[in-house]
Amino acid sequence: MGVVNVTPDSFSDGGQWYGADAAIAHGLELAAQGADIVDVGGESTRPGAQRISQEEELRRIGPVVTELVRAGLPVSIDTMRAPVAEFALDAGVQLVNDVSGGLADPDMPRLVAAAGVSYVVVHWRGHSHDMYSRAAYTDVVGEVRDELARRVDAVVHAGVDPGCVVVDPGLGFGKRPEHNWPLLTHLAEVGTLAGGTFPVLVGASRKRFLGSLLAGPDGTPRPFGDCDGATAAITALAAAAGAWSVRVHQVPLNADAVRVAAAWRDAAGADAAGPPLSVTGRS
Ligand code: PMM
Repeated sequence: MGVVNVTPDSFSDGGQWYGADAAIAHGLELAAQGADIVDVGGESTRPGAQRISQEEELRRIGPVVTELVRAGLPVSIDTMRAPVAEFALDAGVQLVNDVSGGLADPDMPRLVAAAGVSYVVVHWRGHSHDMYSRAAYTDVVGEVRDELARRVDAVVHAGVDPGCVVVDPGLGFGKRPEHNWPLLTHLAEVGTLAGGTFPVLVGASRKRFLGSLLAGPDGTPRPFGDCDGATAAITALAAAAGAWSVRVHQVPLNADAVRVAAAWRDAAGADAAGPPLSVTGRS
């Protein structure tokens, strides 16, 4: 899944694809480089971000979603707002990526259910402006699984087909570096909830915990744009562990990493299909 952030302030690529023309060209480029899905978002969720208006979000994503769908790409919409998702669904997107897992807008699950598309339910404890105040866990994997299971139950109760649900541990969303790593090493458990086993999407690309991991000797975090090697390493490990998809800013390195993981799984005789290829089905 290639990321098209149509924002001036996303933490790793804010401003780069802010204009509609640049964003459309970027989406086409990501698909040409091997992205199976292009994820378009208009609202930054970086730590501390304040919300933008719905009108502004629609203004940002509107022409980009419309053009990328018209170009024949599988497009997903990254939004927490049902009216924005509705616009994108009418335009023809195949997946709704809701980082709030349906918590930010109670109309979202019903809307996605009626559209019959895939729904990425992300683990989330609240909006970005104060998300670190909620980053307290005694057993991060257990708590994220329990909270995700409750969200999946809620969206299924609202009519979403369980076969359309994808879960995501929400790396960095109300989580500090020490919370992200155990989630990454327990991806299979994250996807195995009381209500069934679900495909898992991983969004580690260029996140702050990678900059911290790769900090210089004086403790200065590595700049976001120089974390693509670390992102690709996580992609390989996550794909080898059976992740359905990885959401990334830089596609070629990560597409290679997925192919390495597929060969690795084949050689190891893993029974699951491995790399994430289908927009709507489970791998
Ligand atoms: N992270 C961001 C935005 N959308 N969607 C999903 N499903 N999972 C994520 O981890 C995720 C997301 C924030 O990252 P960005 O601002 O660098 O795109």
